[in-house]
Amino acid sequence: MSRELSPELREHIENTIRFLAIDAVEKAASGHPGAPMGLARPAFELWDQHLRFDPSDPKWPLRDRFVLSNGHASMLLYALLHLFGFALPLDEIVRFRQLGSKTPGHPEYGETPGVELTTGPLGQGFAHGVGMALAGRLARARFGVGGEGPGHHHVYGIVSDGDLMEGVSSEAGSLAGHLRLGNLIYLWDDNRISIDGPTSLCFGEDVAQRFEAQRWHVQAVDGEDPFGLRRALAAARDERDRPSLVITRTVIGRGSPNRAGKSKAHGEALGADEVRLTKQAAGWPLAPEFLIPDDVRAYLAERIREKHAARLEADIQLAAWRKRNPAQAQAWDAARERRLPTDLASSLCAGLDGKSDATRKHGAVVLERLAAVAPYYVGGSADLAGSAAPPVLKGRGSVGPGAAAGEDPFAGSNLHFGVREHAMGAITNGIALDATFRPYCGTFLIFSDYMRPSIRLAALMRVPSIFVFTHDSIFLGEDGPTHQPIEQLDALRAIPNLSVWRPADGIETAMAWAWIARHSGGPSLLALSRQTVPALKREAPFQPEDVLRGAYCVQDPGPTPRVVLVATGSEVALACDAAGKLRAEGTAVRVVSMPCVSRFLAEPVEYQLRLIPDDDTLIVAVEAGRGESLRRFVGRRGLVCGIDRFGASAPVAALAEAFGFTPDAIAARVRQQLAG
Ligand SMILES: Cc1ncc(C[n+]2csc(CCOP(=O)(O)OP(=O)(O)O)c2C)c(N)n1
Repeated sequence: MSRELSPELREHIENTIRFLAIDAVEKAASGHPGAPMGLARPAFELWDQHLRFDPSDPKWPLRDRFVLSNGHASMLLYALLHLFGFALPLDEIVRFRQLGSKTPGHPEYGETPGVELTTGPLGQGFAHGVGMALAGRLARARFGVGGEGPGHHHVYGIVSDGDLMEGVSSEAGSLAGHLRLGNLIYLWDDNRISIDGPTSLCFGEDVAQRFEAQRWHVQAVDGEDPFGLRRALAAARDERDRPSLVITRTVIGRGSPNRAGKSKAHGEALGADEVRLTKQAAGWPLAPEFLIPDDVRAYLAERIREKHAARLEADIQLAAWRKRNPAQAQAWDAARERRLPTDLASSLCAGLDGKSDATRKHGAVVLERLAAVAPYYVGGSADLAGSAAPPVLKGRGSVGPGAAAGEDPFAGSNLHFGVREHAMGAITNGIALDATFRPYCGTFLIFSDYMRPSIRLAALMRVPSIFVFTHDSIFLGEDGPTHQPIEQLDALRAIPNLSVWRPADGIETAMAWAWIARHSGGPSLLALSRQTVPALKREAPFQPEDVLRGAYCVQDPGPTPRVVLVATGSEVALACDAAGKLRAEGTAVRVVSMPCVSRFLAEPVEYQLRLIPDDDTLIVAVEAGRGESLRRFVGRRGLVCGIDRFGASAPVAALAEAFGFTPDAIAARVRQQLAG
């Protein structure tokens, strides 16, 4: 550890952080100076003395993670990243919040070296960090047994009042305490101010008692007391079986004569006069802006060297671990490289051709097979494993108190999220961000609404979370309109970077999983049926690989059909039956199955037009949902057979009749359109 800082140098460094934030917000005329000013001392203490990282390699797998859940305080993070030598030049700080800069308004994963996850929607950083900590414990149980190897890092975070007000932090906090994630340490920025004024307006709970009740280890410190904070963080690390909350009392806008402690400090530039007064009060030069004094640079240069040296030391230990534990090291590498057998697709498809079943049940079979060859798959459901949404993997233990007696509670692969969809999505993303495991999670498709913020963040970050949703249409039946998705498929398909798969039978389900297993450029989603669907009878020259193109011909009368029926999921078999009726009357009908709209749209336009011509062929889309995302294919004269109202509680056959999803009803609508 480096020499002890003099109080003067410490203050100098903290003021550098404060004035970098102040100057950047002032120049951009946009941003949040208050939290960086109040947090400069605790954040610097954390980064300087506690956080393990190597600025020359922000992805070093053994690093501690740092989550700034109150992402609006992004200038705090950017200042720290710059000062600690990450590849974030001062120019980028000067260009804070400008188009194309590495310092966007809120921390964005993949845009800025050292930013561990995208934060901004309050509460999400808190919940994602729980996933990162869980991934760390899962890694330790598999690879880091005996105190060496991977999985021994900590996940640190700063969370704000807003984070703790958001419900997702309660869900995630509950699970973190229940799972005993002792590797998770959050500082709560207890500044008692939010945008509309003092938090006493709306936030009166006893936060310490809340977290104690959730089985956290809770301490309180004065944010201006670095040694108190140092002791608290050391005690938090010593606490192995409980996550830690360090209640850190701070003053928003600290150092500003007229803004400190006021909500005005939260999200407005201080203004030229107040910047001058603040600099004068701190004895800081008025010019130049974005000043980093020499003594600050010198101290940090030494710390950067020390942190890099500590990393090299850790690498030596890791190499020794590799030698001593070749099988574990090999499994760790296989997981991180997401190794898969070359015959994955055919092994996932085996025996499913010609087999009629619900696609959720096909999905369960396929996931078992996938996890058998790729043991780094971990996941679970929000209390719906019994509905295969997704299932509990056989022969793999449960994570947490459900683990078998004598087993490490993190050795299993089955996660039990409880009825906590919001946190489930975020925790799944956190596991994906850790980059050791490939996580999946699921529930009924309707409850994707509860997970939309996390799904959107996964898409924004392009992390490979897998969302498995079942009961994907009104054909779940008697549970009725509260459980029947209508607009969800369209809404999910509208999220950029998210691949939404709605397979029609066992082969499509297996091929969708095969594609997802090899896709690391963003999240994937499966929408699976509750009800049994018939195995499709596909015409030659069909190959299972055709499914990977997002759409393909199931039945084709030749190059010039009169009608093309485009259907997804459980409606493909229905379209085939309707086509049979029309063909019997002499109408040439092609049936196209479209399990993944975005995949199909990524195909060359020639392929798209070969399936769905852009001439006077009648195109009819069939989907037991709103169906708006298929309208682009049908043109002005085409037809979407979808649903434009909420569902109803009834047996499946009665719903099909009432909502027009019978072969006769579809054929009749096609006839009418042709006549029309
Ligand atoms: C989910 C969500 N809702 C609302 C906002 C807008 N917002 C940004 S900061 C904030 C509250 C600020 O209070 P606090 O968390 O205490 O931050 P501080 O004032 O300490 O900077 C709000 C409502 C947001 N970022 N995310």
